[in-house]
Amino acid sequence: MCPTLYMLAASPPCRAVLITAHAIGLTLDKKEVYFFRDEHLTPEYQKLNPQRTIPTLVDDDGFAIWDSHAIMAYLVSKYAKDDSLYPKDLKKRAIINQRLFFESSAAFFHMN
Ligand SMILES: N[C@@H](CCC(=O)N[C@@H](CS)C(=O)NCC(=O)O)C(=O)O
Repeated sequence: MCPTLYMLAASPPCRAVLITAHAIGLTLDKKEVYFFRDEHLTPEYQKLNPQRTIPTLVDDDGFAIWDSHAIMAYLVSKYAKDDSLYPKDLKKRAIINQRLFFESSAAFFHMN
């Protein structure tokens, strides 16, 4: 059984997870959640992800995790054939995390 991704193809964070899965050759069972129809506000979805965002990943053992950055790090750590996309080396990994967190920050204002 492969992990299930609750997602919508038009959503940028969902696309980041899809690209990551593709890069490591992992098949995902994709379930579309039309958040503009409030499908993410159901009690069932809230049980998986109390923050009620997409994407949410449910692994084959029932483990549920949300936030695209956390999902990508998890998938690569668990399913990639090597650690080249998310190195175990502390400093290399710190740089990857910096890039992942960059888009969550307001630093654009100071970049030019
Ligand atoms: N930091 C989150 C952002 C997720 C997010 O904001 N997803 C949007 C869709 S692109 C969403 O779920 N919106 C529903 C809502 O805000 O009610 C991630 O990277 O997964």
